[in-house]
Amino acid sequence: MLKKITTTATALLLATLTACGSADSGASGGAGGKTDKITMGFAQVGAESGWRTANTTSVQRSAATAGVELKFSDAQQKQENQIKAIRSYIQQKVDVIAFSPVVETGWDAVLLEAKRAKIPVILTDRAVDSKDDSLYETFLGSDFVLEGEKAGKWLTENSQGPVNVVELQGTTGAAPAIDRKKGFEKAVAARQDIKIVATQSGDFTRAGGKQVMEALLRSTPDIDVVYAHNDDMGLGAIEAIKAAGKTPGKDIKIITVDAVKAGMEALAAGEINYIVECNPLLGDQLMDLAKKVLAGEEVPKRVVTEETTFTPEQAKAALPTRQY
Ligand code: GYE
Repeated sequence: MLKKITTTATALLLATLTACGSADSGASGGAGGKTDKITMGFAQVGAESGWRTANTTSVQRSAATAGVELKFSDAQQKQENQIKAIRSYIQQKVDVIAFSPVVETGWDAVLLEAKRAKIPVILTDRAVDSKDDSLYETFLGSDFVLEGEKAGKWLTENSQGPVNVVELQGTTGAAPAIDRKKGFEKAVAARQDIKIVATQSGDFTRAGGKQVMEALLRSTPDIDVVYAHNDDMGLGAIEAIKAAGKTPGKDIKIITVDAVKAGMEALAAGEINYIVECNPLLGDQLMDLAKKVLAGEEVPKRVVTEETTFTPEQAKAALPTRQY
């Protein structure tokens, strides 16, 4: 009796293995459909900030996990380089193009070329300003206006007038620079005693933030608050403020956006006062959207990332498990 059961079990196991084997060879033999092996051309903005580095790592890791072949290019914050990269992806006949537009305008021509070549485009992180939304499938990224509003709201709740603010803007013409400015201005509009006394681009880099802040410290008296569109520029401003003999976080309060590790450490140390989070870990969602688009599934035209804000205490609590 026992022997009989064992024999039956062995037979069943064999049958299962054989079935698996044939299923496997069927898949690897491949019908050659687009979802078998996806090739994605990804035109990244550059490597200007901690956020960007984390974003690049996320996209590369998620592509590997999802079995997507990634062709990656770094445009060094230049639109012409991104356009070239997109054109080369079209020539290489990739299955899907994803990119984070360095600035909002000037994309229609190249996106039309992709459309004519029937290569779907996914916008990630930053938006384009175009009347024709058939030029891309979906846009995955943060609500930058909301981020600016959160920064401004904190200031209205944590200051007494008069308050002189200097704004370190991101890259001129970039969606996060335009929208973070807009959101902040909206949030502080009701407070007549909060004034943006100077606003200048530091190009989202630490060196840019430092340089702009050095000049502003010389030209602009009585700066109470720095609102920097990202952590890196805020960190550059900290260096300039210290060099001018002032204490960042006390003599001059600092609000930034992103919440990358270096920013969170400065926040925990009291040199930054408040950070609005912007999540760079978009890789998994991007691969998921690409697979759906190529499988002919409906995807939402806009996918917004969930984000939070951090005070120094919250930064201390979050830092030990912060991934980037
Ligand atoms: O905040 C900044 C980066 O587009 C959201 O670009 C991104 C921004 C991010 O350089 O650090």
